[in-house]
Amino acid sequence: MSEFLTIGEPIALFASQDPDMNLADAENFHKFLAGAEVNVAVGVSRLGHSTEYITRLGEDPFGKFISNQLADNKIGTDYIASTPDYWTAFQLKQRVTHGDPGIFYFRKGSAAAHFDQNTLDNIDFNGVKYVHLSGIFPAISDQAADAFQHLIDLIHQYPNIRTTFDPNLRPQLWESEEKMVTAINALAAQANIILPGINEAEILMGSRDPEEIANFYLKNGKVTDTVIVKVGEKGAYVKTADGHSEMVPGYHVDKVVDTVGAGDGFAVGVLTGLMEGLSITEAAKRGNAVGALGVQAPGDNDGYPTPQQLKNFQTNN
Ligand code: KDG
Repeated sequence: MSEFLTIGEPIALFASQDPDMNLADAENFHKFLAGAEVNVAVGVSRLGHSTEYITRLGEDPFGKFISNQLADNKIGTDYIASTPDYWTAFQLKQRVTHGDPGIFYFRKGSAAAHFDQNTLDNIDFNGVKYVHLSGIFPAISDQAADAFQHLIDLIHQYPNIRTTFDPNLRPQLWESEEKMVTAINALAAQANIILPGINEAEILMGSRDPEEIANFYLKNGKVTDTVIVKVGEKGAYVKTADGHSEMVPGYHVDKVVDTVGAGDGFAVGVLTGLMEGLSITEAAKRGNAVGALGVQAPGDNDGYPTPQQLKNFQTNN
């Protein structure tokens, strides 16, 4: 039994150490654990909440590396199956001095893409408060998409479990932009809290106005009662179905090392804040704080804080 669950594809990440060099020429790489949903699991667990991560790993060195990382981060592995038949995914990431780094995936046909949805029927949902869902897992294969919908249907049998959904658009994983937009908006409608980034919202519903974005998802949603639009360093715009809306300012970061994982860090802050009974405003503020800490480290999730580090950051900023 655990408070928090998520499902995703974990990835062994090789982050280049050679600034502004293209991936073909880069020679020095450091290995990290990555994958949007596992990033969230790491952050939630680091802030002291019991966490289970659902996936399928290959029986290979990357699968072993990921298992070890999950154990180091005290993440439950009860719902992780392994297979000798398919590889665990990996990716290369550029080191850039400005902007977002280039990324190259080696993930097609991975073990997670062959996720066996029977795994989901063994889940103990008792005591689960939040499940975090993201648009990446349903994009990796039809099999994963079916399992993802099955998980949502299972969750909906438990009215006390709340869900967050991060669209996490990855156009390279979809057949066409049209299919991606339709599928992601249909999935978003089934979540309680939707966490779109402003750039992805523009692709998904055609506006960069946070209020219009929030209104669209509140209207579209079957169970949606809260939308939080991530507006980068400016912070996050929160709107709830009962009419509350506000801009929650972000934190200024002097030295950004790597932007990847900021959105997952934001989800960590929101989720843990809400699990600890904070207001939506305070939870969004914490989301901004975890995101700001995350971008100051080279891996996706290595900058996420412990409770003491979070407290220090929020007290001093
Ligand atoms: O959000 C971070 C992710 O983008 C990264 O860890 C890799 O899961 C990943 C993906 O599919 O992009």
